[in-house]
Formats: sequence, C-alpha cells, structure tokens
Amino acid sequence: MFKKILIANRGEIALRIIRACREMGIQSVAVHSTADANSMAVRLADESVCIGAASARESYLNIPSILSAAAVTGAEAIHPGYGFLSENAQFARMVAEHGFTFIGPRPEHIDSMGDKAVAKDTVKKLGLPVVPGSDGIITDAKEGEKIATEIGFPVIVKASSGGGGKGMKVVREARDFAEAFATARAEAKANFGDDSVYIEKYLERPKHIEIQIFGDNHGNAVHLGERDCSTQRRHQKLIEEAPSPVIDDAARAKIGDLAAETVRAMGYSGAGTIEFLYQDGEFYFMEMNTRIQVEHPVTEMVTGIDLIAEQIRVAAGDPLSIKSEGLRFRGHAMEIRINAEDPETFIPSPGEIRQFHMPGGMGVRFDSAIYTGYKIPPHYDSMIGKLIVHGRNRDECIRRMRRAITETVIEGVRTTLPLHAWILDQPEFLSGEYSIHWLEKKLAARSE
Ligand code: MV4
Repeated sequence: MFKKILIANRGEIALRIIRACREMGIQSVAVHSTADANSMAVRLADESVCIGAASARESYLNIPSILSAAAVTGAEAIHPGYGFLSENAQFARMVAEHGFTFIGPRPEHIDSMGDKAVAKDTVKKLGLPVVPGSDGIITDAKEGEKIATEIGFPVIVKASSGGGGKGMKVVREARDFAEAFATARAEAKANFGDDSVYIEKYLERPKHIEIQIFGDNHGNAVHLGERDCSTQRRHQKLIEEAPSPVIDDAARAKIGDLAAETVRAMGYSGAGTIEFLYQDGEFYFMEMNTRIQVEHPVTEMVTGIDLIAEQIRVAAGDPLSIKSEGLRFRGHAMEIRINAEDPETFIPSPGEIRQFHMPGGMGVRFDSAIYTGYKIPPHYDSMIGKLIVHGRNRDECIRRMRRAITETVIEGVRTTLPLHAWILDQPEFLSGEYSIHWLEKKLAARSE
C-alpha cells in the first residue's frame, strides 16, 4: 500500500480523500493555491505545498508544479479528485512517467471515453444500448440530413469532443438541418478545436440515470447500482438519489450487469460512471465519466462501501474488495449540492461565512470544507458542501433531508439551501417521475 498520497484538488473532495487516507494509515499531502492557504484541506492534511496563484490555470491545473510537489514530499501516488485534471489523459501519462501512480483509470480509457463518438461506438460493440443515430462522425450535411430523415426528427447533433451539455444542437425539422449542422460543427471547432459531430434521435423527456462501476487490474468488474440525477439546471446537478424512484430490482440488475460486463471487457480499472438517458422503460448510453463523481456519497450510503478507499486500493494493485454476491443495497439516500449562490438568480455569492452550524443526527452526512470565518474565494466553483441523508425508504429520506436543511446555518453568504427546501415540497419531485427538463420549466413558471 502507498505510504503517502498527494491530493491534486481542493474543497470538500480534498477533505474526503484526506479522510480516506488517514483511515488507511496513509500520509496525505494537500497542494493549494495562494487563495486556499487557509483551507481545511491544508489544515487537516499531514503536509501541504503551495503550488501557485489563485487562478486554477496557475495552481490546480499547473502540472509541473503538482509533479514537483509530489517529488519534494516523496508522495507515491496522486489522487486528482473530480474536475481539474481528473480526466486529463496527458496528466495521467505524465504522473506515470515521473514515477508516481495516478489514482484513476489508464490514460487510454480516459482518452477513448473522452471522445464521445468513440465512447459510444466502443460500448455499443460491447452490448450497451445506445440511442439510434449515425454510425460515428458525419462531415457532410447532405449525408447528415439523409441519416436524420431515416431516424426521424427531432434529432440532436453532438460534438465528439463535447460532453456535459456543451456542443449540442437539437433539430426539429429537415428544412432546419443543414444550418443547424453547420452551426454545431463551427461551435465544436471554436470550443474544442475539433469539428467532429455525430447525430442521434432526440429523446424529449428522459431521466438522467447513471451506474457506478468499478474495475481492477485483475480482470474484475462490478456495478454498485444507479443514481438518479434528473434534478438539474443548465447541466448542473442539484439533487441526486439512489435508488432511482423509477427503477426496480430487476431493471437495476439488468442494466447494472450490462455496465459491469462492458467495463470488464474494456479492461477498465478504477471508479467510473456510465451515464444513461432513461425514457419509456429503456436505457440509452450517453457518456462514461472516468473519475470519482461529486455524488459518489449517495452510492456509499446505500452500499456501505468507501469508494475513495476502494480507488486507492485498486490503484495500489489490490483486487477489488467488492463482490457483487456480497453487495446489498440498503434504504434510500439523497444528496443536495449547496452552492454559495443566490437561490433565485444563481449569481455566485463568495465572501466570509460569519456563522456555520452543521446538520447532524441519524442518517445525516455533511461533506464540506467550510467553517465559521472561512472566506469562500471567488476563483472556483461555487459548491461549498454536500448534504447527504439516508433513510429506510424515499419518504423517510426526504423528511430527513427537509429536517437537516432546517437545522443547517450558513450565514454571511447566500446559498441554494432555500431552493432545495422548495424542490423537496414539489409534487412532481415527490412523485419521482420528472424528466431532466422539469426543474428548469418549473423555475421559469415560478418567476412568471
Ligand atoms: C441527449 C438528450 C436527448 N436526446 N441525447 C446533455 C448532456 C450531454 N452529455 C448529453 N445531453 C443530452 N443528450 C439525446 N439523444 C438530452 C440531453 C440533455 C441532458 C442530459 C442529461 C442531463 C441534462 C440534460 C439537459 C439537456 C439535454
């Protein structure tokens, strides 16, 4: 096992990784920007190194600086967390070239899943259901229009280098196709330096359901069930839960086994998430994320498995400690993302936290790096914490979440807590049968 791990990240995920390290008897190194000198990660890690100025480009994305910090502290492995360098194959390669272990999948898998057209083709060949569409990338508008007409409008044109909602165009009629196709390609070129696009049937009201998977370096792979992440706004998830209110045990076993079989066939190692659109009882592959995700605690709460510890063990060469036979999904878990933002305008609200009281009690977990007197820097993502609750069933889970929100005190900055309290009272949310578009429509109606 590693003796020392460097954490190339900040905020709550840096703390989450420090906690796993300490429980495993591993020393932790926090790297930080000048703006994060007073962070909890710096305080709680065994060592810390300042790696650059406040802007992420000069610190959390500064590869030479991070590798130097690993070298001077004698770290053996680097955990990238989520965001920043977590899905940068070049970084993963450089980590290995400098003699460190990257706690994540092999660079080839980061690369192949990073290209959305390649990812779709790969998983389709391995048996995952995909949305009907073009066979790979299309460069000719006439050919694209012919394919679109065959699959039937509406269609969606997606950038191969896109993902997370960037670089997509919905086309509703044949006469609009040529122009939309040209725009999609131009935007893809401008945003990603790559004008490759592919075409799919557009699903009008899907849910976003993702499967947590894990592979190791010994040919093993398992799935840890799904998370329903359909409560989103502008491709930012607000609430995630497990199990999905619309998936039963048989459906979970079927898509989960397919997902596990796919990553086993790929020879994938480490944590990963396979995202699906789900509509009318069918799953359609969307993307695969080759990192640990923000919402991983939801899966931890229903399985009792420490996913960060498992990432570390797998990276150290251990076989998976998770066996699908021994896996039990218990109760219901839900996570809300607390952002330092105005709950109505979503304008970021950085500044000093004047008063903080953490929610607690039965089935409550609060993953955050904030404290009373902490100054939220304006340079990074506005997520300041995650409130995760567990209950015996969805109803108890929602009641517990409402209760935990009521007792959370965060003063000095605006937060999205009131928005979450409101969502948890909406009949559509309570029914569980809302699509990815529900919240945005509901918010638009609220402000009318
Ligand atoms: C789609 C879709 C409907 N039909 N593909 C958005 C993120 C990107 N990775 C894929 N996305 C979508 N792909 C087909 N064929 C609708 C979306 C989509 C979406 C998906 C998940 C979560 C939020 C979303 C918001 C808008 C559109």
